[in-house]
Parts: sequence; structure tokens; C-alpha cells
Amino acid sequence: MTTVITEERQTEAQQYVQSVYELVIQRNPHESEFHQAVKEILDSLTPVFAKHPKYMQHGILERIVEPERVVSFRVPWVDDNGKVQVNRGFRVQFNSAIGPYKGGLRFHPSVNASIIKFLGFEQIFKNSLTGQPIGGGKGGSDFDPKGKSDLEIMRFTQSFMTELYKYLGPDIDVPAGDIGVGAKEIGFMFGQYKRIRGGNEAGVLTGKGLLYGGSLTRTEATGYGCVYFVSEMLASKGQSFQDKTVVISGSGNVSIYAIEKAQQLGAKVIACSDSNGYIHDPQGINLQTVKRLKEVERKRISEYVKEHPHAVYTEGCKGIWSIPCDIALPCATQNEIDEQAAKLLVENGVVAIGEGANMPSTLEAIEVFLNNQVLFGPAKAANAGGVAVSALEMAQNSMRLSWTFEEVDAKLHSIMKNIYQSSVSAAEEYGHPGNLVVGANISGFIKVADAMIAQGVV
Ligand code: NDP
Ligand code: 2IT
Repeated sequence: MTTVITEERQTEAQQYVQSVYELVIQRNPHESEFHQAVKEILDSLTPVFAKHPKYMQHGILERIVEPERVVSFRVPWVDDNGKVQVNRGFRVQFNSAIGPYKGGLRFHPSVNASIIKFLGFEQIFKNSLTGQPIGGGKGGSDFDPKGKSDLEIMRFTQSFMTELYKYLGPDIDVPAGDIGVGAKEIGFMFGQYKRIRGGNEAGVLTGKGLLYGGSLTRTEATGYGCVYFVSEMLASKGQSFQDKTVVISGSGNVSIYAIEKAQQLGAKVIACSDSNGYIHDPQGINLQTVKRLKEVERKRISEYVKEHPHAVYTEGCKGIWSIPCDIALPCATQNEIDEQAAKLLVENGVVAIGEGANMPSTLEAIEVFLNNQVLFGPAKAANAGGVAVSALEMAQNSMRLSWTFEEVDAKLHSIMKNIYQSSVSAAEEYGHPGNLVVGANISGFIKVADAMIAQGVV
């Protein structure tokens, strides 16, 4: 059914969105990352409110921007020198309209309330897009795992879980990994949770080791999923990864498996990075070297050039976007592509961007890509593969069985295709054909909003 949207309705919707945005700024001063994530979503939802005023009447926006619960706590632990250290822990339980809170834990010195809230807010819409019954949450700590011994990491994670466990449960809130949290940290946290609870609730954490309830393909899921999503965007223009030149920032979990899948699909990945700098290998990155350096030896990416002397290492992260490429996959951290970097990528002929990281492009950078007809896969759609396979891990834990790598990979692939399709359809339906930022935001929002209406004012 076509609804005629009057100018009056448009204005009313715009005013509503603007008033909620102002409320967010007033209630959460100095939280610039959170403001940015809210602005991106709210701007794209105006056509939804103009078309369906019921969402305004039910106060959906005012409720959705306010976390259901925010927990902040002290994490004391003793380092290898016997010195007491204190970090701050967080868990933001943002929205449980469609399922238990679900989202990763980030351990990085930059972690604060703003970063955890932006990530938790994004997670609501991302999780909805997967089509699975998972709400939105996020947590973490300003603990820096770099340079810590395994025993220090164990003591810290045990202390962290000793407080966090009160808020978790397989049907309540289910954390996973993010920056600085991988299989090792999840293992320690699972052990401590099990000990405190006195029972084996496998589905309380995802990203677990395969020996104790983990899912095959979870390690690969975010990177593979991002490449599957970009493949769909490319296919809409009759293109593929075959023979394309690709630049991928980061060299962590998401980057490594994005490199792997892009290479499997016939692309040449010529650059990757870490928080110190980037390597440019015009012959194509040797992934085995990157995996060994980063996953096993936990060394700096600069070491790569010692084994591959034809490659060049450059200090600093931003320069990676000056390398000409067909496809760029930012897979490190937030705001790593600013307006200037976006312009450089466009000048150098980039065809597609796939956001493997959360909010890696600034709002200005996104404008540059969209105004220049670059295929743009926004984070909450393009990196949803990780949490999607986390939900498949929860399903396997509940059933007490394990699917094969091929089974999980096939489900992941089909979920990424569905996310692409639903984003394309929503963008078209609401008058922004081809704009996947608008499409993903609207498609993710509507399901959560309808569930909130059905459950009353809670
Ligand atoms: P990892 O900790 O495995 O890797 C992070 C990578 O990014 C490392 O190479 C790290 O460098 C680099 N990095 C981290 N912080 C910065 C910074 N401030 N500046 C420059 N480089 C930085 O994390 P993940 O791969 O898991 O996460 C990467 C991104 O993907 C994050 O935005 C995360 O939120 C997002 N994401 C992750 C998912 C997952 O399943 N893991 C799912 C969806 C999104 P160094 O080695 O020097 O620390
Ligand atoms: O940002 C993300 O989606 C993640 N870090 C993964 C969350 C999860 O629960 O698997």
C-alpha cells in the first residue's frame, strides 16, 4: 500500500528525530562516539516516522536510545610484580526486545562509557538484521592486554567475571569477544563463570574453544561474513573479488579472516596494519606469516618485512588508505577513515568499501563514499557475521550438538545474503535506492520497534 507523505508529516518526523537527538546529547554529555552512532541511525529513520507515525506515538526513539541497564564496576587484580592494579569494567544492556542481550567485550585502554554505549547501540540493529532472536549489549574494560603475561590475563579476567557474572545467563545476557578479547580470554572467563555458578551453562558466552562448546566457523565468521557481504554488493554491478586489489586495515581476528576469504575468492590483498603502522606488499600478503606473527607470537606487524623484504613497513595507521585499491575493508577500529582518507580512496578509484570494524568511517567519510557512488557496506550489516555465528553457537549449545564447518559456513553465507537483500529492499521502499546505510538502519529498526510496541511500555 502506498501512503502519501505530506510535507507536514515530514516536518513532524524531522522535528521528532531532532528532539530525541538533542535529548541524547543533553543526557550523555561528552560521549562523542555515542552521539555519532545515534546521529547516523536517527538521520536515516526520518522517512520511517513520516510513513508510520505510530512509532512516534509509542515513544520508540526515546526508549531505544536509553539503555535498559548500564553496569560499571571496579576490577582489582594483582600483577606479576605483586602490585595491585585497578581497572574499570562495563556492561551495557541496551535492548532486550527481541532476545537476550548479546554483544562482545572489548579490552583496550581507550574503553570508556561512550565507546561501550556506541557499540551497544549499534549492536541492537545489527543483531536484528541477522534475523536471529538476540537483543543488543556490549561491555569491556580499559584493561590493556598488550604486554601482559598469561597469568596476568587470567587474574584480570577472573576478577572481571567475578563481578560480571551477576548480570549474565544463557537467556539473560551472552557476551563474546571484540578487540583484545579472543579465545584465550573467553576460556578464562568461562572457567570462572562455571566455577561461581556451579554448573555448566555453555550458552552464557560465545566464541568458546571447540573443546568446550564453541562453534566451528566462529573464528572466521566476521571476516568471512564481511567478504560475503561485499561480494553481494559487487555482484549487483556484475563484479566479484576475482583479480581485485584489496586493502584491509588491522591484523586481528576480523582482518585475518577477511584476508583469507578475499584471497580464496581470487583477490590480491596488498596491505594490512596494526595500531603502530602498516605493511604494503605489492606481491600480495603472505597470510601464513601474518597469522603466525599475530595469532601465535603476538608480535608487531612491522616484523613481516624481515621475512618478506620486498614489502614496505610504514609507521602510523592512516597512510594505509593512500594505497590505491579496488576494495577497502576497514577492520581495525572506529573512525579510522576520515573525510580526507575517504577522498583519497575515491580519487584512487576505489569501487567498494566493506566495514568489518564497528563505525570505522566518520559521518563525513560516509558522505564522501555515498556521493561518489562507491558501493558502501555499513558496519552493522557487513560485520554482522560474527554475532550471527555466535547466535548459531547458542543454538548448538541448547541442542547439545555441533554442526560441521561447512554447515555453519553455509548458514553464515545465507544470513549475509539475507542482510544484503533486506537492506536493499528497505532502502528502496523508503526512497533511498542503493543507500545501504539507510536500508540497514531501517530494516534493523523496524523489527525491534514492532517487538517493543507488542510488549507495551517497558
Ligand atoms: P582484535 O583485537 O583481534 O584486532 C584488532 C586489530 O585492530 C589489531 O590489529 C589492532 O592492532 C588494531 N587496532 C586496535 N585498536 C586500534 C587503534 N586504536 N588504532 C589502530 N589499530 C587498532 O579485534 P577484532 O579483529 O575482533 O576487532 C576489530 C574490529 O572489528 C573492531 O572494531 C570490532 O568491534 C569489530 N568487530 C569484531 C567482531 C568479532 O567477532 N571479533 C564482530 C564484529 C565487529 P594491535 O595488534 O596493535 O592491537
Ligand atoms: O561487534 C560485534 O558484533 C562483536 N564483537 C561480536 C559479538 C558477538 O556476540 O559475537
